[in-house]
Amino acid sequence: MNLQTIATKPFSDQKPGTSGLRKSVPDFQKENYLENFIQAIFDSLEDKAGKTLVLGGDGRYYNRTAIQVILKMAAANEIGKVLVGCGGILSTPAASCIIRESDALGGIILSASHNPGGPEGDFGVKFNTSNGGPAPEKVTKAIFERSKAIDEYKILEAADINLDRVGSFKLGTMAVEVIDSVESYGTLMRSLFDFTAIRNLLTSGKFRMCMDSLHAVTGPYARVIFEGQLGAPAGTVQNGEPLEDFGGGHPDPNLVYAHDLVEIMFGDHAPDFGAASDGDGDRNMILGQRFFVTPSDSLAVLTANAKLVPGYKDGLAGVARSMPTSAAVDRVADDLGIDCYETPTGWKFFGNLLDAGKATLCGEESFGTGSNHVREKDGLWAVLFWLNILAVRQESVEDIVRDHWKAYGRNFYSRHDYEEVASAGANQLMDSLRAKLGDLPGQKLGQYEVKYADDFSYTDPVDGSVSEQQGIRIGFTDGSRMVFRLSGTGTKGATLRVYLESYEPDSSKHDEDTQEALSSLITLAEEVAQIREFTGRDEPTVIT
Ligand code: VG1
Ligand code: CO
Repeated sequence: MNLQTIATKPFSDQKPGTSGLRKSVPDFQKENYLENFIQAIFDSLEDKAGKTLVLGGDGRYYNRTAIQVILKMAAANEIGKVLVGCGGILSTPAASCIIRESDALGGIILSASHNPGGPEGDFGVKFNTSNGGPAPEKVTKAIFERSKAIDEYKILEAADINLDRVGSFKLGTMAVEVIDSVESYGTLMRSLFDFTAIRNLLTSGKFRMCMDSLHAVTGPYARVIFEGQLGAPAGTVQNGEPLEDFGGGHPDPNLVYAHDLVEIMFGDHAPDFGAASDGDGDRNMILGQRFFVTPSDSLAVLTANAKLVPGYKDGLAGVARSMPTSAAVDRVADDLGIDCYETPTGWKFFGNLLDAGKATLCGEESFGTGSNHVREKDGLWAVLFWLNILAVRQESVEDIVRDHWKAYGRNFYSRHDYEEVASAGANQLMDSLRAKLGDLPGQKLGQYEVKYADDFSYTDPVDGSVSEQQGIRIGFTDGSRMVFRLSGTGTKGATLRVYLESYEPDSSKHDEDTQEALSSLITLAEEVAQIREFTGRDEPTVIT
């Protein structure tokens, strides 16, 4: 075995976005592209010699190739041990769990999450730190700076490791442990939820569920947990085989992309409960029989019912939500007398709050929910949390959510995405909106009066770090609001996200269709931001 130092030239575009570095597979296949970024990660780590690293991915195309490269680079960079998921598979939350359990210095997770995969699809690299969470901005900035100056990388010349069975190997002096992808994560889930109650529910003959893994990473986890440990009938998990191109689909658990599941849950003889998760297993969609639970409502319902679940029965320290997420959970926190934090988009901003014990549950409107059990959002955890509540309350999903609205009022909420628009136009839209902000407060816009208008800036309450320009928000005196931001996970052009929310305390109006309830706000958002003018689009590509 031969340690090699290879000369390279920096790429200028390796700036991590909302969640790691995401590019198309052909971009990652450029000579030294992956190697440069991995070396930039290793170069920004202090004190890595002899330490443990966790490695795995969502099984998408290029996962296995990248894992072999990273293993050999880790060995050349003096890492002591790498724990790698069998078959190269680790969901994002499972990786977070293993990093924490094994006292690792961090982990590399190979995923572009909800972006499509395959030879022409997307690939991604995320780096998580020793707390198990996504690297905070100061770390991603250091990695980016290093990537712009890098001139060599180190790699061990060695044969590939067999990833297809659990076992121990050596690469030079570095140990490689190929580990079961599911075991640690499954044990953690059993420690949080009442598996006996859930098993009784799933085997009662009176309750049916359908879990759609969208041919992404949660298939093996869901089969072991739901069909194995919890006794749900075989076939409960559909699209459970991770495929390199996700079967040609878009592994994003929403009403548009999880269409197989939506057809089942809104069809005749629909099961009682439906769920889906994304490419890397950190997102979830929850459905009842012919009923969609918005992620913002889901977070609020979990918070309100947390005392029914063993892992959370002693109460919550606080909750946190990303700024564009609806304020439904704020009302529950208020009622419980606990703090509610508002952070920028992206799970990395929850890490400090969780580490400091300020928040127990966290959530994002983008189908992400999680808790202090790991430092990532966690799709199957959310599904189990719902199942635990259903097992205790013995009511339907719809009844539980309607009851919740009755108690707290309903936050009508929707996100409109304009995907793959030209970047120049999208940036102009944001700049022009920003220029208007100072004049907006106090103005009447149609039936609404502007209460505040700003570009969200966040000061981390734990370390005082400041993150600016995290989304433009315009709030109105009646409590409704609209938020505009550009996605930080796309790889083609720009994606404009428009978030719309209004609050309705009157339960006689809770049946209204969401898009209807928000219609005047939607029209106003289009006008204020001049969406047609700047993007050339008449309507959004995805509405969630
Ligand atoms: C999106 C979501 C954000 C989420 C991020 C990563 O980011 O809006 O809430 O944390 O994806 O999720 P953006 O910048 O495109 O809006 V995942 O499941 O891709 O790790
Ligand atoms: Co994801």
